[in-house]
Amino acid sequence: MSTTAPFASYSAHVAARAATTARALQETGFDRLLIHSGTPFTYFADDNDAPFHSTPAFAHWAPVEGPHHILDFAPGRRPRLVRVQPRDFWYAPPAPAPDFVRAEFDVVEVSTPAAAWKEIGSPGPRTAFVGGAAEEASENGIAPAGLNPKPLVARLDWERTYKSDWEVEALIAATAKAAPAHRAAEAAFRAGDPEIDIHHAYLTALGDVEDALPYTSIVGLDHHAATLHYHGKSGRQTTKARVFLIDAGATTRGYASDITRTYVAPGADPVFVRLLEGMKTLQADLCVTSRPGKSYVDLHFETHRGVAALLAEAGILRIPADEAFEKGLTYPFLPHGLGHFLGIQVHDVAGRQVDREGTIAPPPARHPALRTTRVIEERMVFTIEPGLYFIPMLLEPFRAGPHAAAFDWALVDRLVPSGGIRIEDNVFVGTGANRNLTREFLPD
Ligand SMILES: [Mn+2]
Repeated sequence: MSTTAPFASYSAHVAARAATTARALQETGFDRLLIHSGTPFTYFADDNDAPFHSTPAFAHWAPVEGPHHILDFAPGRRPRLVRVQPRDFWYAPPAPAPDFVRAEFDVVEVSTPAAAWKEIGSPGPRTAFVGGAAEEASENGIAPAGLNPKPLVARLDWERTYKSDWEVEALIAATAKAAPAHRAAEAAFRAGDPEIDIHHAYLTALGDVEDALPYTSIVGLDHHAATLHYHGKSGRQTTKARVFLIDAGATTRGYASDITRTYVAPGADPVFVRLLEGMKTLQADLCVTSRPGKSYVDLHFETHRGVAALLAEAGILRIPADEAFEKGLTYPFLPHGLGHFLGIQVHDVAGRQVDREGTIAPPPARHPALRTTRVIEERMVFTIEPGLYFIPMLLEPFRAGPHAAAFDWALVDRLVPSGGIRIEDNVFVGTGANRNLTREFLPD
């Protein structure tokens, strides 16, 4: 059995989970934790299941595929993993637990969820359960106060903010995997392919099925780039597109990459091309300056100041950048947040949680979409993804508003068919400097 290479850091990761979980249990009055890997979601009045995603708290301990498993932890003893391996000829069973997981857990294999609970035995009064199958847990003896207890879940979420070496390696691998797929997508755009073909070029280069993506890819040509989560993949592109925005990632050992690029083809509007160049510089600066001690909210405001400067420079706004920022004239051009934590979940937990007890810091009133309100610390991984869009629905109120004269509306209208810009990298806050994981594999 291979216990070290290639995942030497996994052992340290599990030891860290044991230590932080023991502390969390002790602080919240529990002495044992069961984490359920999840139950398949079946569509109403149907016999089809949605693609299965493991409970994130479970995935944090072990990259073990499939539903119904129960991870059993108590301080001071080796963790157990009760794994459900159904005898099934309709569906291929999930892959067995890898050797590096078996090296850290006592793995018990059973064939039904009921047998898994039998293997767990009678939970004591101070056993906590984390997972979606709360009813099942209740039927198997977990006390109501032990079902997803908020103070405990807050602490488990909090610890996920600080990525172990094992997690950073997985995030790097997820980036390395996505990079050639991004290049294939760019080549398909340059060749004049419609969105659906670009999407397939991405998947082919990735070598994964669509269900294995960490999120639905955004593949938008021209004005489609202005829909923040555009999920259509049109096959009917008749004229050659000038602008291409792709927001797509990959998953490795349960961890996600989340990467966005915007490309222009010959014939793109020269003002839009200048905006894109300016945005690249702004984004690169933010990836470097997002260092410990800095508030992510302040970075978000700096981004709006940067966008104001780009808009003023391009003549889209006819007043000085500072004044445009103070008046909130950048809001319609950048309606989303600067970024979010990244990990097991693409929008990872605890971005607005400011202490381990679970206190939430809401985003600024006029920036409700900002997912991260924390002060930056070492070992965080987050995205830096400024954007600049021409979204008629958001611009419309400004056309008739008190600051209407500050906009060059003819230029705005000219740029609407170009859609928008977003550039997104994944940043690890290391000691001494940030590590831009994305640029190591996708330099431009
Ligand atoms: Mn993102």
